[in-house]
Amino acid sequence: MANSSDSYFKNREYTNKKFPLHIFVNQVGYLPHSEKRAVITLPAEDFSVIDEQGNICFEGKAVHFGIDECSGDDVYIADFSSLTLSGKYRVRAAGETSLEFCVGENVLDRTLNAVTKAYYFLRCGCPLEEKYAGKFTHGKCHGERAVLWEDNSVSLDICGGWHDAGDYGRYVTAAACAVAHLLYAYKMFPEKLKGLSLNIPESGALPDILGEVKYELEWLLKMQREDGAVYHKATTQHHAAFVMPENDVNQMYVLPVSTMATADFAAVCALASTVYRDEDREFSERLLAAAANTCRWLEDSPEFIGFENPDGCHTGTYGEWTDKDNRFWAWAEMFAATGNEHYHENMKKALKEEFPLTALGYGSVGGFGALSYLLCGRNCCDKALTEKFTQAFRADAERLAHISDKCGYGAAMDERSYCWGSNMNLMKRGMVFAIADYLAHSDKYRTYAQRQADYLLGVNATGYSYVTGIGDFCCNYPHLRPAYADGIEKCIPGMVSGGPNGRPCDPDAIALVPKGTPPMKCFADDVGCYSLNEITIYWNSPTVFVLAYIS
Ligand code: 9MR
Ligand code: ZN
Repeated sequence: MANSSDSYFKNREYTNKKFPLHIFVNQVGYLPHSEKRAVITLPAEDFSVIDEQGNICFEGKAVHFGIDECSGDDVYIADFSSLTLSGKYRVRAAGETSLEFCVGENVLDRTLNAVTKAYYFLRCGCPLEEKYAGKFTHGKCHGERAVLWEDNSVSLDICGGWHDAGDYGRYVTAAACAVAHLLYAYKMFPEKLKGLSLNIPESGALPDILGEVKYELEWLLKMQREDGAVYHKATTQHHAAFVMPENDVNQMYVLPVSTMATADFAAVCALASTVYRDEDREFSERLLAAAANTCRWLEDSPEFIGFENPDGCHTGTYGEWTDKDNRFWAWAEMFAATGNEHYHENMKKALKEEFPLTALGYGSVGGFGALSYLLCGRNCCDKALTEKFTQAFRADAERLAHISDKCGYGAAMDERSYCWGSNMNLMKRGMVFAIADYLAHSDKYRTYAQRQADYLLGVNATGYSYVTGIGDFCCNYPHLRPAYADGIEKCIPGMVSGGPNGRPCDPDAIALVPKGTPPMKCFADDVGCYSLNEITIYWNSPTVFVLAYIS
């Protein structure tokens, strides 16, 4: 089908492919002792699992689940969890043979590595060199000084950081959220993440993942105004054309301060100061000093300063209606980092307001504050508060487990969860399962966390692995400027697609997804479809967290 005339990309054929099979597996694979399920959408009774030579290694009966609401599919589930021997396999049922997958101890390592390395490919302000980037090189981009939107006579060096997404903007609240996911993953699952070998310029001095995150933190530090307030974003006036980043040479602007960006900045710098303390003392101290400076500004500025695009600016907004949760997060992290009672008191005062205590997204950050309190291990923590936060994660995990049980594909997603960037909801829910288990020292929700990863990697109604370069039937045409402009057929690997969106709202998605399509199927692997198939730094980051947990 040729594309819609309103699209960014005129006169081309759409690239979206339809999954040809009716058996859905995690295309990467399963750990030996974890649950292993395939979903079948043809009437199936007996099924078998065969190895590379075609030998039957497992035989079982599929269980009829019935109609799955979010996809409309009549689902049969083939459980072969007791197959624990490492190897390469396929599922055979209803006259079809599935894609190949592995069983083994380290099956997820390559995927975890790729979704973490993805940040290197999103770096701004430096060239991507062949020895680190392979064929995905590009020149130094966005290196010129930016000017303040409100006063073009003031110029700033804000070079660095990661491009946010398919666009070349850099946004503070989005960055803080992605960094928080990555740093909490590192704090909670250090064995796994310390061992990642990313092949980046900093490799050697710090664990690679901390080297990569430092690249973003150095940029965040540049977004702080001298008085401690923090600018909301740095972008050009419009999103760039679909060109390589070094060819986007329009004037870069720094947009006004918001209290969300300011509080998130303080929070994430305080958090980072605790993570880098042993590894990079000087950097840790710089981060904490910056956070403290910003906190003084926050105390003097109790009024909410939101963000809307000023006239003439058309890039992402990341607006929010309140900064109460952001401030709570800042005080919680400052208390965790310093043990200072003053911050503890501020944190408790912030809790007088109502906001979700398990939210882990860029628009709602209360869960990060709760998590910092629970992990800080300080004796002066309030027992009742600790209990309240723990209970909040437990209750949320329980609620989400019920939702997962109702889904034929095991996703902890109801109809409304399939919005723009639904895979972030999916992975954030995986995080809640992981956190609930971590706090209780239990394995109660491990299977649920894993099912979210299974969905991401192929056990879903479109059959796609939503990670570029991972799995035999994976996304390859995300809405990501360099991936399109580089002219290389195979996409940069490790990019997590936003995933199905029940309310597709870009011209190509509207053309490609027929009205009435069930939400889990509202997807197309096409570069035009930004409301379905963009990538962002904060869709990769909860994926890093979940994969680190389950592996
Ligand atoms: O994820 C955001 C979505 O919920 C909004 O409807 C959309 C339009 O404002 O913006 C999305 O966020 C984008 C951001 O504004 C700019 N960088 C890419 C983000 C993901 O598409
Ligand atoms: Zn750039």
